[in-house]
Amino acid sequence: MTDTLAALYPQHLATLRERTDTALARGGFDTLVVPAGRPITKFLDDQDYPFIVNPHFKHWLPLTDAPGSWLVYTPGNKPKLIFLQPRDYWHVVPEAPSGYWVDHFDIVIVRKPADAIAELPAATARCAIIGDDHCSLQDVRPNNPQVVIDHLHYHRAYKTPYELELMREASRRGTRGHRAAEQAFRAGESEFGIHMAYLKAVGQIDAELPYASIVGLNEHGAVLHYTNFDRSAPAALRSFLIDAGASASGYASDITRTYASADAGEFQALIDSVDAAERGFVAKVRHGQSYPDLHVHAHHVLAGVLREHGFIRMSPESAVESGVSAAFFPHGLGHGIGMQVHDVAGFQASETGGTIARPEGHPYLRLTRELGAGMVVTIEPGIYFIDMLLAELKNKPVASDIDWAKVDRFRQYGGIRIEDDVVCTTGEPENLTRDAFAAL
Ligand SMILES: [Mn+2]
Repeated sequence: MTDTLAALYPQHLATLRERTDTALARGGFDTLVVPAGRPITKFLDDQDYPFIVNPHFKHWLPLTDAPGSWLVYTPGNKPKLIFLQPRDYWHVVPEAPSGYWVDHFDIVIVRKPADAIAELPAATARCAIIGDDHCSLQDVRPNNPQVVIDHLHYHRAYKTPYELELMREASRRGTRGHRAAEQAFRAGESEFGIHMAYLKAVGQIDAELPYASIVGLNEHGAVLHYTNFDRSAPAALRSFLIDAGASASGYASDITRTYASADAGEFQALIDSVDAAERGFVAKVRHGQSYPDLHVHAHHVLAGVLREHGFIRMSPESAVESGVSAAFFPHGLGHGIGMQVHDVAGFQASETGGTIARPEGHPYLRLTRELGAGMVVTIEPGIYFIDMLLAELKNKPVASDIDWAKVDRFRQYGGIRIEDDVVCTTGEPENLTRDAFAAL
């Protein structure tokens, strides 16, 4: 894998330089300055929160644990890395940079955070400095020019072959964890036990994961962002929903699977239908496809699944129109993914900004752009039995067209979500998740 990354990295860097050249020219700036970030200390404490690197920094180089370091790029010049390697016997000191990317940078090592100032451009007004407020170092204060950020964020949706290679690795790590988690569920483990099995198989601690894992048994599958971990297993294990990802050099995978216990055949049948529907949506991840249209299409297909399984008696069209499908599928079909699990610029109209509104009646959709080759998106349809939403539905006129006895029986399973990470290409989509599961 390292050889592949080494071969792909120069083109990745060339792409970033080209994008940055244009972004800086648009904003009238000479230089891009990106602090990696500084650790944030907890209130009235001497302990820091886990360090999360500035995504604009890790876009350029695979360093996710370099607090106090800086990237400086002036068009036409080699990019410069100011690398903080403190003299410190309290902590593990970051190793000097090494690997396939170092030859592409002028690297300066500094020993104290403030020493970076001598290496940063003096004319800060000519710099686009992208970072959060507490990265400020004397006169070098992030100005985050919108015109520069808009350009970079819009194009960040289109991954380079180097980035795709890292996302394949993030998917491989994640699916290893998912396989272990399924085995732990089958063995009767608690949510906490399953989570431990997941972390061990992935080889990452919680703070290294791209997002907080959702590990829900039985009814807990109905809580969309369930992040408790019950320490004891329920008396009866009926169903298991796991939404968990992994990281590779700062790139994320985001994977959801739902399982039924061996004696929950009716729930397994519904899982199989959602799974088939999900594969159909993945097949539509094509260059030129409108993502919001795909989301609305998913509502119609899932309403068809609800009808097929006898939960509803109305047509899929009227189920979508009357809001019935939204009661069972109350979130968006998916989102862009990359260095952040929910990637930036999901609504951005063009490289110069603007917003593409969500379709009416779909307030939780996170991506309204048209898909294009190089984009990576999640496809994550679901069907849930959520008490709050079902109670609202029961008060509507359409309630008479719903088989409540069947709906009530399925509350014990919580819900279903199946989520894959998919690369849009000029031809067939690449399913990072299914490919990784298949290779296990
Ligand atoms: Mn997701």
